[in-house]
Amino acid sequence: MPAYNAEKTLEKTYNEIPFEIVDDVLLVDDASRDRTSEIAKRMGIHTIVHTENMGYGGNQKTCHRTALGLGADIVTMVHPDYQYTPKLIPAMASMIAYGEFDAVLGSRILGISALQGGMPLYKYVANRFLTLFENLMLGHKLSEYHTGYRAFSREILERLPLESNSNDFLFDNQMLAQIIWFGYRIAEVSCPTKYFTDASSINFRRSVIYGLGVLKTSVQFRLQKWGLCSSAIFME
Ligand SMILES: Nc1nc2c(ncn2[C@@H]2O[C@H](COP(=O)(O)OP(=O)(O)OP(=O)(O)O)[C@@H](O)[C@H]2O)c(=O)[nH]1
Ligand SMILES: [Mg+2]
Repeated sequence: MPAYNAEKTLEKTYNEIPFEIVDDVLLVDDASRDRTSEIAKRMGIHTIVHTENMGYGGNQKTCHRTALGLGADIVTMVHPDYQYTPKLIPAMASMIAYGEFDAVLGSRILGISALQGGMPLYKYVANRFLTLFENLMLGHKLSEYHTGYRAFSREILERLPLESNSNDFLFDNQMLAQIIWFGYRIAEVSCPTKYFTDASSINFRRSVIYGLGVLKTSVQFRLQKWGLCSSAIFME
């Protein structure tokens, strides 16, 4: 769990983790200004605290590095703001465990309506547009590239040059592009959408920066495919 100011929702999220399949829970606290790390430690979660805020991508770099160090075979990222229910972890992890897929996304676009779940209209429209553009540029077919609910095989985390990625929200999008670039198989499962008062949400300005980054990543991928550009994020 990459966490930042998640004190109000951490416990609710943690309580839905299916421990019959989850061996270890790791939380990286990105220098929160609230009691996130205190609560996490009290609940017995393996907690790492950044001394300064590194951003969402910087946080995930620590998450994945540490999870590998702990010997994880499958890593599921769940946001601690309770927007994605951990109850889907068995479904997602088993698709990797049985060897059919290397990464699994919890998609808010497949199935139940994201708008009904409270996704702001502008985010929905942007999600659909950016997804269409990225599918065309990457020559792939996903229902969305913007969910924060993802499971990965150990091999993916070992192989991708994640340290070259952004320390901001764009990290997520670059990572999906890398997974496709390196030829790994991605599956999707339907995941309910939940937007509510205490959930953390990226604001309009940061969303625009993220959206522009998605366009850039998609174009970088296409140019690299054509041999016209060489980006560090797609290097071995
Ligand atoms: N904003 C922010 N979130 C962080 C950071 N580090 C970790 N996080 C966590 O990352 C998660 C995702 O951030 P959100 O602001 O909810 O963004 P999002 O889920 O991509 O966007 P929404 O769909 O609008 O909720 C949250 O659960 C935060 O606790 C950070 O430096 N900044
Ligand atoms: Mg959120």
